[in-house]
Amino acid sequence: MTAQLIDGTAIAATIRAEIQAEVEALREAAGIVPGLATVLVGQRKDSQTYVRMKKRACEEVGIASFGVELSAEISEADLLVEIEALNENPDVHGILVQLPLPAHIDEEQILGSISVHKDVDGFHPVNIGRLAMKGRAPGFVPCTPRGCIELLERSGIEIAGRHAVVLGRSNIVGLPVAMLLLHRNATLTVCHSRTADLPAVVRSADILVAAVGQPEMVRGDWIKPGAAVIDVGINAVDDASAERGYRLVGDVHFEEAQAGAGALTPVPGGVGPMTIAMLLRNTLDSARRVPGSA
Ligand code: NAP
Ligand code: LUD
Repeated sequence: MTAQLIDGTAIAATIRAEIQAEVEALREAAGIVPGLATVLVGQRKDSQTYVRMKKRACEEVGIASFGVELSAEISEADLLVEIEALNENPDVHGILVQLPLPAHIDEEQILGSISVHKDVDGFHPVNIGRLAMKGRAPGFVPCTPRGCIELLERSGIEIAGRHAVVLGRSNIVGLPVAMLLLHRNATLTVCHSRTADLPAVVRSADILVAAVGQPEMVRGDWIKPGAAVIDVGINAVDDASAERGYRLVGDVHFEEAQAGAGALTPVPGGVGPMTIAMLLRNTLDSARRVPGSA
């Protein structure tokens, strides 16, 4: 059996087209143009790439983007001033501070300073708190976790009643994706670096979400035949034959997993494009909440 390929690039393109039509309708009905502010601190190449992709995706669907680029040496106090200005700016409906931040800046302080009404990454402690609780809808659901769920749902994969195993418990992926699966009535196991006999736990998964940041760690014989596998990992490995000198691989050994899994996301072209599509969705949702827009 060869796994069904879950094509994140294609699903994200469909979602972006849906968003584009909705952005146009909002502009015509209420004269509101959704706006996203991206805040990039420092010169990390990967962060620059992701922010550039996010700004371009905004342009394509008619969302205005406001790029704020700051020195890696900026003080925490000055960064807070920049965020406060964006909180006050009525043209900005979403604020994204690209992570990671330089080590001298307290990430928790910064994420907590973003208006909960503009927290399109869903990382504000109030939004994470609501996400964790039954029956409390968060203002925004974090983009990568939301993208994982969309991939499952749009591929017709049943979540309720099935055993979901999440590898990783980070604030930005593992923990929120676990909460989303639980809300959708999966029976949940969350694994981490102290989990004993990881392969055996993974083998019991009907749905596996891998977000550990370890290249190709999940081998083919860890996967239950027919399982749905969502590979969040994005790892650069040296490859002299590649143009850039490296290639991207996931946390799952793709070729091995393909032989036994029921459905599988590739890297690249899986969860990555969905992260960006969900950011656009959250920004549009925020703009729609402006009084008088509905
Ligand atoms: P992270 O903050 O480094 O967290 C990694 C998690 O994996 C931790 O919970 C850690 O356990 C666990 N872990 C690490 N090594 C392990 C091992 N050998 N066995 C079992 N568990 C292990 O990473 P992250 O930010 O969640 O990102 C994870 C991956 O997803 C990275 O490759 C990242 O690039 C990628 N990512 C992709 C997207 C996207 O849009 N596609 C978005 C975000 C991240 P402990 O808690 O015990 O330390
Ligand atoms: N910080 C994110 N830091 C890193 N890959 C992303 C990401 C697109 N505040 C905040 O955007 O949501 C965030 N909010 N993150 N990430 C990772 C994480 C953040 C990662 C990959 C991609 C966003 C993506 O589109 C492409 C793919 O997987 O197909 C490959 C792109 C390439 O480099 O070729």
